[in-house]
Order: sequence, then C-alpha cells, then structure tokens
Amino acid sequence: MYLHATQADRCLRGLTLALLVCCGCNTLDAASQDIGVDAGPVIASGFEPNTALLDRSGSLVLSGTDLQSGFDWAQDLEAATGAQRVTIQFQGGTDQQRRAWLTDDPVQRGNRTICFELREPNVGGQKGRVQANLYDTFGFSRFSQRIRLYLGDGFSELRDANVTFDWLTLFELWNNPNWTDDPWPFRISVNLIRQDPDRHELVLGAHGQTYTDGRWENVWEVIATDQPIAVETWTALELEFVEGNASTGRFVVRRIEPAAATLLDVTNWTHHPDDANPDGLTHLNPFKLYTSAELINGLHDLGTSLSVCWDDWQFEAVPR
Ligand SMILES: [Ca+2]
Ligand SMILES: [Ca+2]
Repeated sequence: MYLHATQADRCLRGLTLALLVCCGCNTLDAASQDIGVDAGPVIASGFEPNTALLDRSGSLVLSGTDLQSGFDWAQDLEAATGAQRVTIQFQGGTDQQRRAWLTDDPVQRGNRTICFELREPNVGGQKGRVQANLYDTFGFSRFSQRIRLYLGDGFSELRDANVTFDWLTLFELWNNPNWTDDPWPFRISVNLIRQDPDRHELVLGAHGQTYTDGRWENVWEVIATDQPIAVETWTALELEFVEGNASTGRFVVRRIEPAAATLLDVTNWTHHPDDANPDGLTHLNPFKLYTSAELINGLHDLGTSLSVCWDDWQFEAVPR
C-alpha cells in the first residue's frame, strides 16, 4: 500500500504497469508523447482486485488498492491529482435503468474491467448518464490519458440501423464547469457519432464549446471521418490536452490499437476565449456513457441496452 507516494514509488508503479501490460494485453506500450507530458502515470489501474466500487449516497466511489498496479484509489489519487476520489455518477435513476460494475473482460476471462450500461433513460426520462468524475483536481495545464474501450451491447445496432446521431459522449473535459457559477464555462466533448445512414460506421467527433445563457455553442468541431471504431473488440485510445488559445491550445485523440492512427488533432482554444486567466483543467470525465433518451429507448425497443467496458486507465498530468 502506498500511503505516501514518492517519486520512486511512482516510477516503480509505472514500471509494474508497463510490464503487466507488455506481458498481458499488449496495448499500452510506450509511444511518443509529443506534448511534453512524460512524468509517468500518476493514475494507473486495470480495475484489478482489490479495486472496489463503494456505494455513497447514490453514486459509486472507486476504492481500494489495485494489487496488480499498486495504485491506491484514495491516497495515491489525492497525492497525484488533488482529487479526493473518482466517483461514478448517474444523476438519478435505478439499477434497472443504469449501472456500473466491475466484471470480467467480455473477451478475456480473468481480466477485470469496469462496465457501464444504460437500459432506460435514467435522468428525468430525458437522457442516460453513467460517468467517472475526476473533479476538484489541482488544475492541469496538460494531461495525457490512455484507456481501453470495448463497445458492447447495442453498438452493432447503432452501427447498422437506419439512424444518425451525434450525441453519445465517451469523454468530457470541463474548462471550466458550467455548474459552479464560473464566469467562463467551456467544455470539450468526445462523442461517438453516425453521420450517414448509408455507412455502417461509428466514428469519433469532438467539439470545444462555450456556454452562454443556457446554450452551448461550438468554438470548433472535428470528426474522424473514415476512421471507424470497431464494436465488440477492444480499442486502445490516447487523449492529450494542452490548455491554451487558438494557436497554443491542443487536443488530440489517437488510436493505439488496432490500427494505430491519429483520429482527432486540434490546435485551437481549450479554455473559454474570454477567460484572461486560465487556471488549468480541474474537472473531467475520463470515461463516460451519456446519450439521448431517443437512442436508449430505440435500443430498448429492439430488446437490447447500451453497454461499454473500460480497462487499463493511465493518466499523467502537469499541474499549473
Ligand atoms: Ca483489467
Ligand atoms: Ca480551468
């Protein structure tokens, strides 16, 4: 147990995870970090035992120590990020409508993962939400994250049905949040989208948006056309963020495997353009499943739900 995470501890932990990954799933091996985050992961978990989900007033809290990586979800997390916990938030509903749970890899038994499922719209009947909250951090000027994603139940239907959509959020960065009375709300959302009903492909898109008078408006938008994300197989993704303006801000999404590729590469605002004193990224959803009642109900009518699994989360960051 790492009660006091030293630099040596972190190096050892990073090495341990690298070895595990190298010998196991072969997904998160070294790749170049071109935005200057190279301190080694400060969060590193494959959701292996003894990672646990504890119920706290309707949300779940990632707890315990991942004995494979050595990462402790309380002390190590707070020392590395300033955040006291990673919460899995639902915004209401029942276990029949939405859930998050630790379970075996759908492909490789014995490997533990965290899975999210939406069966019915759990937020006032209007939408469905299951999300990891990494909130109230020190504020990062840069971060890099790797995680593996498995698109499970419902996604082959979304790929093949006669439907288009652009709201199915997998990642979201809040710089700054719109629920804290901050004068300069701004967010970057990464969605899985389907643009053309004649193409049976799910692709990633991202936008940076300001929030004014209850409305989100695009500052920029990009779509990884011609780079479909496969369903019912593991995809390893890397996200990188640099806080900055139209020429210094950066947001990148790469696929590590299968088929390594840069999917989204944005040089543009990563905070509100009117915010003269950006203070780093304090709030993010490092993984989430958030979409419309329309999609969830449509899948429900087809007799299925919407489920994703996540594994091998690594996060490294530079505080401001
Ligand atoms: Ca795992
Ligand atoms: Ca900020």
